[in-house]
Amino acid sequence: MRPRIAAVIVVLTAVALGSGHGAAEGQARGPRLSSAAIVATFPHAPDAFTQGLELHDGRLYESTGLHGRSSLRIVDLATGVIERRVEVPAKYYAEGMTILVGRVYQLTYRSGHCFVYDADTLAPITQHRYEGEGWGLTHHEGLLVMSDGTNVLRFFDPQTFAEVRRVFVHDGERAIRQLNELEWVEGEIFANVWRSDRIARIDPATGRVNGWIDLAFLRESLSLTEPEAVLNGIAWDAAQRRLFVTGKLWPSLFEIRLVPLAEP
Ligand SMILES: [Ca+2]
Repeated sequence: MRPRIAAVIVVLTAVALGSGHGAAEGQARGPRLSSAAIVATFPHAPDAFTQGLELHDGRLYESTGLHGRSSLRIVDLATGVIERRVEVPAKYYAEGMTILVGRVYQLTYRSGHCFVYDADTLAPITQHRYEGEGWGLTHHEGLLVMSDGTNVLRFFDPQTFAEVRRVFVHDGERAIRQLNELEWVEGEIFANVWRSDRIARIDPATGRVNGWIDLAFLRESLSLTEPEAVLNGIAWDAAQRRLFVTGKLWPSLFEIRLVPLAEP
């Protein structure tokens, strides 16, 4: 029953905020505003300051942040047991992560280093450098897609780290900044917005926000006291069309199903 109660709260919140989603946006794909229902709940290491989350070959990969606590993990989804773990040197603050052609790419916050590991063994392979901050990372059609705290998503060649293109993320006239953890989901980029309970569904060609997913009820269900324990972490299982989310220091990881909300 909890999801139903929470969904009502989300509707009321949307009304209170006025949402600003008028008829002019009517051509957007899918609903402008969604909440979610919980399909399943899994354990999540409560020490994990989640900065990257991705499913690969049935296993969950997670990158965690903070200086001295940054790591790369392979996790058993069902049990939350960490099967393999690499500690990142304390001078680095790990951020977004994605897996492409058998390699794990892990960003760092302000040091401009991207670490590359073997996806099976997590043995280090190489490093790349990039300009600006590293926040979230995903990939599509052979390119890395990176957020950096601004409203820009940059597309990189994973071999050379040369920038191929970029989009400016916007909802109507408004630039959407602080895009954090990313996931490519069926033709859209899903992006956590830092310190919010919302995920933006972004058109990768134009940067336009097609819609929003409000997951305040998930965070509220956990009774978290740490202010940095925000929603961050999206993983899409393309084979079984399952969507997973978690947050920094959250004790749970959720499989969710999106529930469209009526426009106010
Ligand atoms: Ca992700």
